[in-house]
Amino acid sequence: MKKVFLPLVAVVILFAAACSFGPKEMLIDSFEGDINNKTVDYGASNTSSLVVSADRELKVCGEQSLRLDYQLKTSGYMWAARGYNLDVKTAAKWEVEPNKIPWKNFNAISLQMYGQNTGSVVAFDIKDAAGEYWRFLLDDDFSGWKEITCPFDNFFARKDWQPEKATRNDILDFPIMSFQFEPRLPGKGVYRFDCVKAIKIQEKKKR
Ligand SMILES: [Ca+2]
Repeated sequence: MKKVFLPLVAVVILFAAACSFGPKEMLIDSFEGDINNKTVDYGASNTSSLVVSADRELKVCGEQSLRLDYQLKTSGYMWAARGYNLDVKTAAKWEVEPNKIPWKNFNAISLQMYGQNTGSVVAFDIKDAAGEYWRFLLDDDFSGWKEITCPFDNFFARKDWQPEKATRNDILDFPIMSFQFEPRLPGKGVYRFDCVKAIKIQEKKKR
């Protein structure tokens, strides 16, 4: 009886512990389904251009990734956003709604980026619950798919621009409502992204 009971207790304790800590990651967006101007909020300043599409050849999660073909002129800008409270309301295509994500269990966002070692930079912005934009810079200094971890602590509130309605309190207010990609260096190129997740990382893994 005792031999059966002890392992059972151990299993119950381990199960309870696993439940209390929750999952280590949660998929936010993997860009499945239609990718167009109804499902992505995107655009570019006058002389620059941005085209979004689904790439079914190069992907990591599911059937396809998000492909961005861009041409950025000096002093131009562009963006490709997914999530909630955007101008394009139908871009609310996350796998899970923002308020259903247990943000306190996570301390970073991870994503898959297809690098081509161009030395270019892509800004990855998240918009918080108060409308404030926070930025993390993605360096294209590798080739092929790479999982990039973006700890919440390493995002900085954008100083160059914020929406007029944003509460600029320098606090990352949860839930995060949307994210966007913005190629930063003038030129022409292609980027692909996939598997945007909320994750829990160990302190030592932070960069
Ligand atoms: Ca995908």
